[in-house]
Amino acid sequence: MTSAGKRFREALKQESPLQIVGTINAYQALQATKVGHKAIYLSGGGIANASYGLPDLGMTMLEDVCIDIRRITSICDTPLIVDADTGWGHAFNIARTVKEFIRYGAAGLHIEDQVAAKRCGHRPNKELVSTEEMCDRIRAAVDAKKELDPDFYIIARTDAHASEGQQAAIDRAKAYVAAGADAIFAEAIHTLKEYKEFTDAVKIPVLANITEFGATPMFTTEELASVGIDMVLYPLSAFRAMNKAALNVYQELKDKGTQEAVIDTMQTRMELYDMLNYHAYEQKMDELFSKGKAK
Ligand code: PYR
Repeated sequence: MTSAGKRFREALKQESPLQIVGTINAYQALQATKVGHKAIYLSGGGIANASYGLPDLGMTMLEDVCIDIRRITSICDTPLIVDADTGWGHAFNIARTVKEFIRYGAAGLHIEDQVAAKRCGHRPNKELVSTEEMCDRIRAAVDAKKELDPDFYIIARTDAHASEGQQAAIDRAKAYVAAGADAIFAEAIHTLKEYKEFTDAVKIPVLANITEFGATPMFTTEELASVGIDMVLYPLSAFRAMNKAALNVYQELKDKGTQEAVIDTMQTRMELYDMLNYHAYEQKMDELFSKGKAK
């Protein structure tokens, strides 16, 4: 099979802009793939929230992320882009991050220019490292991918728009292109015009993060295409919906002593089994194990 990086680059050619949908766990990766999505995403905020019950404040590390990468890529071939936050350290740590991500089957990552004590991209008071330090991060990542998967896709994220302004963010993006990034992730942008300024300024793909309840309006793929955006990220859309649905079920059980009123909000047993290919596993079990054969 082709490398994950190559599969992601193929997806980029097939769909424009390419939708990259957040899949908080292996099962959601199967669901997104079943619907026909060509690229999936593992959110750093999502790992902190869902796997550890923590806020998105730089408290999870490389191994925490690798656990969730492994779970997804072992069951699903859809190319997976992973949030590497700040890369977790200096150049050699970033090289390890890239190599571990490739070994565990990721197709690419995004690495950002915030300090290690990072904040969610859509919160105030973000602090950034210098352009030079971020360029070192990018160079370390680009160098590290060469041996294992030269197609591994490196997206440089700049959080500068909020703290340094649009022009400084564009200047940073240009420097990140020169350092070897495959694409630019312009975080917390407010208008289509601002996206257009990015796509005019850099001659590599630009990603728009259309996360809900943040600084960026929910622009459609059509609107984003009109300003030259190549990738649209929905990091936590399904996760937010899952959370609300689950909370509703817990509340209903507590209040009413029965789940009857919320049963329509649930996936049925058969739908779950179909998604998991459950019956094929059971058939295999019957073929392989003597107890099954005897029946
Ligand atoms: C996150 O979902 O954590 C991003 O950084 C987009």
